[in-house]
Amino acid sequence: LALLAKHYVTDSPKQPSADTLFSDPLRAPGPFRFDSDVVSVFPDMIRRSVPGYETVIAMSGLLAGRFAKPNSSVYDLGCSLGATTLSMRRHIDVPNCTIVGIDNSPAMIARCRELLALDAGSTAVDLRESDILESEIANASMVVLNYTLQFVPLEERRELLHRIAEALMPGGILVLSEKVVFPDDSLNQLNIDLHHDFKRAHGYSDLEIAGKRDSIENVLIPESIEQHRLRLSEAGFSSSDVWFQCFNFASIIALK
Ligand code: GEK
Repeated sequence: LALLAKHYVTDSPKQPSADTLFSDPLRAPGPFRFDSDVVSVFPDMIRRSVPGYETVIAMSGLLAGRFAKPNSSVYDLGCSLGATTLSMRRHIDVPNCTIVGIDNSPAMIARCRELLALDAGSTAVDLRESDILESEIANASMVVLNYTLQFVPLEERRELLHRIAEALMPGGILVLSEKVVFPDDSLNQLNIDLHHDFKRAHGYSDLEIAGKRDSIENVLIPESIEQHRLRLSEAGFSSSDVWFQCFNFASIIALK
């Protein structure tokens, strides 16, 4: 499984570039943006920054193998470089199923297209450079939001989840993976500290950790697992629960 996961997150066939975006003490970090600088280090950045990322990507593939239905679409919202799309493509084995990958970063979509061209999978992939808040979502057997909802403005999240629930066929599934906060202050601080330990263990310096934290503040807005589950229920999902968690990163599945 580790080898399989590595395959999805490595910017093959070139060596992935190491993320040193926040290593310069003289460069004040601006607000985080998914631009070409981020794209060039993205596989390395996300693997070293998001505990459990490889597992969530690999398991999204297994879930797609089970939930993707013939004559339907499977959505990867905020697809970045297509790690989830490729993982799902490897496992989907039904006729006339299309994976729709959507991202509003032109640099991400351009690189994603190049990486997809290297993949020999037979399931159709439709890549769209578009805002997920303005994209049509329809006839879906599965929708994945792997670490994307956290970047959507708080006031837009309810409507988006409502549209996703509407677009899913009965028995369809949403995978929602997010950075989360905890209602209990001590546990919240412990999980933040453990996340920083994780990043340190992956070679980030205290300067880099602080720089990324400042840059991403007000761009990535985490909520609690309770807030997510309540909103999913209000949006029309009949059941939801956490299937994976590592420190302050959790993944929820919700069934229509
Ligand atoms: C992965 N799922 O590798 N519309 C479209 N795309 C958006 C929007 C929006 N409104 N907001 C943010 N994005 C991927 C990882 S990364 C997570 C997802 C991270 C896109 C944004 O451009 C970026 O590519 C992605 O969501 C978030 O499994 O970097 O922590």
